Amino acid sequence: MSLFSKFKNNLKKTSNILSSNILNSLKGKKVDDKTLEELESVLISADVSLDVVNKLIDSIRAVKSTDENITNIIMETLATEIETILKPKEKKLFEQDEKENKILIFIGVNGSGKTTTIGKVANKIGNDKRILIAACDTFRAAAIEQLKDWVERNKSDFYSGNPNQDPASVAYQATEKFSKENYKYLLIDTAGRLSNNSNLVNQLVKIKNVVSKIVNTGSIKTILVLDGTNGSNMIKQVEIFGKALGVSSIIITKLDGTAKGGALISIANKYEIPISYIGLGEKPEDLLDFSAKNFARSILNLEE
Ligand SMILES: Nc1nc2c(ncn2[C@@H]2O[C@H](COP(=O)(O)OP(=O)(O)OP(=O)(O)O)[C@@H](O)[C@H]2O)c(=O)[nH]1
Ligand SMILES: [Mg+2]
Repeated sequence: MSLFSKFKNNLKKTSNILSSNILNSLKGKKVDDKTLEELESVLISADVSLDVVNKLIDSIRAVKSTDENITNIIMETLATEIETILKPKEKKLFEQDEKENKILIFIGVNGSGKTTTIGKVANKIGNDKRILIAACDTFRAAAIEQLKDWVERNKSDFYSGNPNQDPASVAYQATEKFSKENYKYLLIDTAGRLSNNSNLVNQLVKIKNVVSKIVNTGSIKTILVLDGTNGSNMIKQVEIFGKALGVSSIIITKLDGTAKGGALISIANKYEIPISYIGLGEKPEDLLDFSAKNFARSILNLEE
């Protein structure tokens, strides 16, 4: 299956509501204020934020055609406009031939897909590179086991502390091992929820701080994993994690399971943070390099 088909097939929940409703609102009509209003509400229903909706509607308003092909022209205009918003944020997490060793700290609210995504990212890097995966979600034994399953599947190396050990101290030890044994990548899994009253964000800051004591900050990346089914609620998470830790790259998961995929456009429009991957399923190969063009054309159900 081509990369584009994979985008298209797995973004059907969003494209079903977007494209069919857009086509319906255009059907046999002129593009007048009423049609534009209908289009507005279709875009909002896919969790596209108002500022982006206004941009998109303005681009359609500018289409001055009485052509029979007006529907196509409008769909293409929308696709181009969406791609223009997304394109500057399309940025890989790393290049395959990268020289520098890297530490990636995966953060995000509980259930957003951090552990699964680490497994998928390690799978992408490939087991010809030396990867160390650290289990810093120490509050739940199940979290460590889940990560270990991925490690075994990918043949990466694994570092876990003792149950209930302070996550930052596990991160510290894992970083020492990474440094001493000259691993190429260290992927750090963190908790999304804590069982006591301590503050999640504070704990993540602590993890980042101890890691920075061992390696230079330029080699540390903080990866925010967002659950795509949260739609526009993702924005609040970008806000909170961004302010406390700085976010180097965003990964949006579970876009296969939601009609709220339009929220990705809102995030790209609002923040200067790159989007590296999107998750379109639970299997190792279901993590795809984010592509502005593939995403824009898929959610409108257009051809490549
Ligand atoms: N359909 C679909 N499911 C996904 C995707 N990514 C993750 N999941 C599922 O989402 C669920 C939660 O994923 P986890 O990786 O455990 O999430 P987490 O962020 O580590 O969760 P906590 O450790 O509890 O904070 C699992 O059942 C995953 O299989 C995706 O892209 N698509
Ligand atoms: Mg987890």
